[in-house]
Amino acid sequence: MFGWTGKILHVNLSKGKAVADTYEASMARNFLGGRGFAAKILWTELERGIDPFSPGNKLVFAAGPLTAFSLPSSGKLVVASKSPLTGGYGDGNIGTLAAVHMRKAGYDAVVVEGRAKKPTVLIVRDETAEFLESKDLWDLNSFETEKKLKSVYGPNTGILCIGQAGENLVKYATIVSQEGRSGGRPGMGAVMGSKVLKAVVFIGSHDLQAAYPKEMQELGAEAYREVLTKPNYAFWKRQGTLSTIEWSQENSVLPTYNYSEGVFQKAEAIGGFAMEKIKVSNRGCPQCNMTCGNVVKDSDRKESELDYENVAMLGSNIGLGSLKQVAALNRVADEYGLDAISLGNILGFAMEASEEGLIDEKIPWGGFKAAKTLIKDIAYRQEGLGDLLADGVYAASVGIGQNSNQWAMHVKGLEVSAYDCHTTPAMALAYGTSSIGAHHKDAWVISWEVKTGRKGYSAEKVDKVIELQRLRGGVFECLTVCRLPWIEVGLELEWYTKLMHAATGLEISWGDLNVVADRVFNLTRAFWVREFGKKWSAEMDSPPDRWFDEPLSEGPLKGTKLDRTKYDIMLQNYYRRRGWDGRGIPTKLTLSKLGLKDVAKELKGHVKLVD
Ligand code: PTT
Ligand code: SF4
Repeated sequence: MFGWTGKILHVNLSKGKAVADTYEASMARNFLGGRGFAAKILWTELERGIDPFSPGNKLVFAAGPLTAFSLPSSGKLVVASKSPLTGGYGDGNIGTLAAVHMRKAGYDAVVVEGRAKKPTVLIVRDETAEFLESKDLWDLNSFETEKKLKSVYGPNTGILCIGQAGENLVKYATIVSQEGRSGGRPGMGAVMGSKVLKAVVFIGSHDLQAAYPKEMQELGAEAYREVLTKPNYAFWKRQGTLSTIEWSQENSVLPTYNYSEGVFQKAEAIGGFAMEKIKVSNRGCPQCNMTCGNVVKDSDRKESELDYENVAMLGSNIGLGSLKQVAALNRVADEYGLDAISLGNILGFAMEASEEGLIDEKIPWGGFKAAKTLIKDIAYRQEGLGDLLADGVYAASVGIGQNSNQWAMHVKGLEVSAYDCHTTPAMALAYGTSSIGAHHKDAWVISWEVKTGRKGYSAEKVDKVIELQRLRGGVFECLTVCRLPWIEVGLELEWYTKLMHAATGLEISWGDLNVVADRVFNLTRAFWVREFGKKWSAEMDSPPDRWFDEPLSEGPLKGTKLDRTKYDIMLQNYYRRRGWDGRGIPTKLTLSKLGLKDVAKELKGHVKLVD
């Protein structure tokens, strides 16, 4: 095979063993890599009902056929597992040198199972794997851990690690790399912690084999040059994703006070232009000439890398209008290895619970000090509120009761990310039907929806959500490269099929890629349905009640809320277009058309399937 390395490393921490295995070419063609490989491996190798924190759960690091080649933004990998936060399929995408080194060490994926007896670092150096006891690293934060490992293995090695949140099994702990790249929102860091695996170091020295090396080199170089010519490039380098704060404010979708409003009085103070005033440098993922990480000095005088989501969630959503303080909260989230989206969501929930008198603790809106203390309590699972909030917003709302579920902002247990949906039905559908719970990455339809009209619940909207789920959640998550060159500066999609041809030698059209995307999407859905069995229903795909029941009370769209009946009709329409039944379960025919007959056969044992 060209493009793919054709090998997966299987690591068993209980046994201290690692075995490399080849896989069939059909796996590469049918699932491509990244999310596709992860979904296939987790579906095939995990038993239904497995405890996410048990040694039997598997943590997958998976790259794709374009990862690590010299082409725009190809330094990404997917981390995936059964999620401890949601109980369903979970994954995330990290920009990291580990992606490059894992591939250059000869692996498209590494699958980790078991549990080490003592804190361990796994070193994968080309064909060898070592298990090093690392008690000295336990309880260090992610920055300190990476620094120590780099001092031993060199500054250019690929390192994935967890902070204290992962060690303490906080259910939205992430895996961190390169001081501020963090991935695996649904608790992939906690799964790593449950395996007592503090870090993985990748050191690879092999060249990747392309089918047409010269063409690959030329195309990659040309694509890099093309990125530089795009009109939006210069502004992107200045602000990266941060300009979305101003956009969200203008369009009443900026999450504010735990998603009760879509505008924030102090939005300007936390927006892209305010950020430019305190910016000290740009950081980015490997292989990228767009380097969109905005590094600022925070109120603790430490460096913190800001993206839109982090600022909205730790800023407007908790009523905090000082960007330096937002940056300080973001820095500690990175240090502990906590997902900043879920964290901001949960802090907002706690502030509302405090305001309503449902908890004894005083955590005022915008209360920087109280928030910082609470974050530490969460990371260490301090008895009481810290421990309760460490299980996620859904569990916290069950624990607190008293109708707090009305404003627990999640779908399937994953906290909603940074777009308020009182006024945007298509974006609500995107959250409702995403593969991992309420994450925006599968279908960021909101910019299109705001442009084309947000009032309706039309078939066109359903089609747009599906189109984006194929492209973003499907193709980009499988390839595995960053989607931002395409979305943000407009690198044309044709580049990716041309690059795929040069890398793999295969003629793969966008039509073919869309079929892979649908196969992977249906497989992740099958994973959820297998886990939930007869408890599965269309309600699982419903956005939070707040957006239906409490209209916006501020801003130009004051009075707007979602319509539940219309949403449900739109959801049924979505199911029909996906080839799913009224509960949102793929039919036998749909699975069979996608080459997933074996999946249908197994699913039938757990839930009634419609023909
Ligand atoms: C992603 C999610 C996002 S999406 C953001 S900001 W965004 C948050 N970043 C966090 C962070 O930082 N620290 C922290 N402790 N928690 C964080 N949680 C949030 O995680 C990220 C970029 C961004 S910035 C986006 S949109 C794009 N995401 C991509 C994707 O998902 N797939 C893909 N093929 N390309 C992508 N490109 C962009 O990558 P998750 P990163 Mg992150 C400080 O991982 O779990 O997917 O959640 O990956 O390397 O930091 O790059 O406005
Ligand atoms: Fe990473 Fe940003 Fe480059 Fe994407 S555009 S690879 S997120 S630095």
